Amino acid sequence: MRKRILRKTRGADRGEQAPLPPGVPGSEPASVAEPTGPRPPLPPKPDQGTPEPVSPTGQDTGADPLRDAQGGEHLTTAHGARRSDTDHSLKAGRRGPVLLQDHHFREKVSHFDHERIPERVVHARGAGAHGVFRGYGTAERISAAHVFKKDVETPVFVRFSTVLGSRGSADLARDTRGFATKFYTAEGTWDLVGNNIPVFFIQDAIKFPDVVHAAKPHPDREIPQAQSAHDTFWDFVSLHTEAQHHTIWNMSDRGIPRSYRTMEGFGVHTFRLVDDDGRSVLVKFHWKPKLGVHSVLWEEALLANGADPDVHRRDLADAIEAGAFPEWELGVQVFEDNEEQMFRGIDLLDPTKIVPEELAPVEPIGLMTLNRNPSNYFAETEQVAFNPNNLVRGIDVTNDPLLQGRLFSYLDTQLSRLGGPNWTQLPINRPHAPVNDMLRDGMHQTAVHTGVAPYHPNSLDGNNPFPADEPARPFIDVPAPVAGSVKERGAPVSFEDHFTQARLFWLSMSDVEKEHIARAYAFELGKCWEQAVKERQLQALANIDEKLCAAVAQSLGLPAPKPTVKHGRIAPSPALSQVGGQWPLDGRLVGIVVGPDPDEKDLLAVTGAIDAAGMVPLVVAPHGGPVGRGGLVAQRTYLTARSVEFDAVLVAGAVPPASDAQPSFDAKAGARSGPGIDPRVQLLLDETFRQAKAIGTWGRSGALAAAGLPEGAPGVVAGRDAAAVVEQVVELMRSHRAWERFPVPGRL
Ligand code: HDE
Repeated sequence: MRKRILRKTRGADRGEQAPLPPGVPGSEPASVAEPTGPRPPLPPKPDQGTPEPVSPTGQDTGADPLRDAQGGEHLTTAHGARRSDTDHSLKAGRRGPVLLQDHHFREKVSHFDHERIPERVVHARGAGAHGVFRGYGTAERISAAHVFKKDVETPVFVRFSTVLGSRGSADLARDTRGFATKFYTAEGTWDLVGNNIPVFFIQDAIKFPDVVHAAKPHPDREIPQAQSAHDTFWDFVSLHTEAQHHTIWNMSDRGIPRSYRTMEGFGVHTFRLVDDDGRSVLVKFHWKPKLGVHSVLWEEALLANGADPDVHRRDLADAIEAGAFPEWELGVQVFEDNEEQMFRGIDLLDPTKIVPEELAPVEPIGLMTLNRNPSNYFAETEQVAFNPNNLVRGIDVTNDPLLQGRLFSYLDTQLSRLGGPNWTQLPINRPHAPVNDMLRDGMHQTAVHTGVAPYHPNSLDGNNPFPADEPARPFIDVPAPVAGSVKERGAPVSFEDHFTQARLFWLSMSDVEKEHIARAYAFELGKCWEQAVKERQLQALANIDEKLCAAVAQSLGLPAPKPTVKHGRIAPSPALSQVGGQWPLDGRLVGIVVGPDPDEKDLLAVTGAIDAAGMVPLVVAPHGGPVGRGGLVAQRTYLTARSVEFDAVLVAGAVPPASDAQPSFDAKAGARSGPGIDPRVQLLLDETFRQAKAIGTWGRSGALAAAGLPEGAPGVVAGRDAAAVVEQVVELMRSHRAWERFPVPGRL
């Protein structure tokens, strides 16, 4: 078939008239015989099939050009010439100057000089993982998408991210988290580019540069890094009150997640699902983590950013490596696709609004399991390029003005970030469905396209590629009527309420969560310099809740203003609170503090029990190396361990007053001096206690008394029998934290 086309092409080059294929305007009727008769589609072009480990010269290179960057045993140049020395440059004499002709030196250094690409303008820091999505079939009644069909398994790649910080910033910044999923479906790639917060700061994409300029570091000194605790951020959100709803989520525990594995994800905008008959519904997407939604305390975030700034990256990679594959259920809230696009007074096109789950339940439609770590950060996590335009049959967009703007921005940003228009050819971005486009050439073109007619209609390539007819399941453009015919810059009246849902969020929080929110505002505004900014934000807080405003105002030493908006009765949404419930513990970390000579039988039983509960035991010993005489090895020492790493801490038997191994000045700094316990263990226990995490001790440890911690406090277990103590600690951990350890006065 291909040969015939090439012959015909050459004929056409000579000026012979090639007849148009049937179906093309001006073509002969279909009954005309070859070479003008209908042709089946061309076989996949070489760049569209699975690449073969064969070079263009026909020689087997042993390497898959897409997956294996390296082949053969020996060091070579980029051109495959073997090199015997990569440690010395070519010089005129051993003490002489380096020669320009040293290609190996120039190639090595020059390539290195160009190793970095621009970081993402937002969401620069992230972590990725591969996995699979399995449809439950429950969405088949509302969507034609193949990915939702029952038991269809679709490979996915997910990238989690912080928004504000640079690539090298710390993971536990108070920030929104990106939750972007690429589904490599059999009918094309679908990107669900969401966040862990269901609303956004702005209602119109034209404001995106404004909010990002305000939130990023100040342009004069480029500080502060990865933080919203500064004047320009609060200046913007206090002036631009539609941001207040998103901001209260950031100030809540949602802004400092325990792990990427314990975050919800949201599509934020309202999308459209459409079935094979063209009937459509409106939906909001939710990712629900099987492990529950959990956060850390602000103190832990601060400590972790110094002690382990990669805490979230590490947690995700370690959990997957350990086989504790994180899972999320994808669910949808479903609404009628009518002209108003409103639900109980909530404008579904307003991305600063949620629809409480109590009013529209989230219906599960599939399960995602992340089960493989990337093998190369740059090639996969850095080069992955998401794009909300990547839609497939059965999934479409709405007129949400924020979403509409994103449809431009993501494609555009990849041009500078990935250096040209061919980023879809990068292995991580390549669709798993066959590609037959008419896009050609451009920077970094790696495909070798064949044929001569990348245009439509054509007669020279047999009219390939053929537009798909209905049996071939093309994308369905929903013929949605366009509302209004007046060209104008403006927003609907329904976008004007900026405080009702911020108050709804506040009213839905438990007492402890309210305390955290009030403290977060007090901290962030306390870091601002401009009085006017603080006063304006206090006004916004008064419009959310007077008690919240009063608490923050008191901390700032400013008067609390009176509200300027009036609220009617607002029913709280219990689904918004993270507190309560019992959760699986997969991949949680338990520190086990031991002395120089622990009871090994006990210790082995305890590590075994923690392991059996799906968690990771980490033995913390006075020094590295073997623990006692047995088979266990210290994973942490008193010096390297810090509370923020552990979800619970156990003390196995007696701990020495001061370890002979590391009696350092550092170790004593900041620790309360307890009678007879190593100051580093004292610090570890103090922090763990303050962070409301479970603590357990057994044997003749006396560790709690020695550390001055109250035995019998909620979440603290002491006993003779290690197994019984561990069992109780595991049970306590299921509720994430012993919040009742510090009853809050309920003043908010
Ligand atoms: Fe993004 N956003 N965004 N965003 N966004 C980017 O695209 C943009 C918005 C989100 O892991 C950029 O490839 C505009 C909402 C995630 O690679 C850029 C607007 C939501 C990621 C961009 C928004 C998101 C990005 C930067 C306002 C949640 C990281 C690099 C209309 C629903 C994806 C890139 C990854 C990244 C533009 C608002 C989520 C510049 C103009 C709302 C998770 O194109």
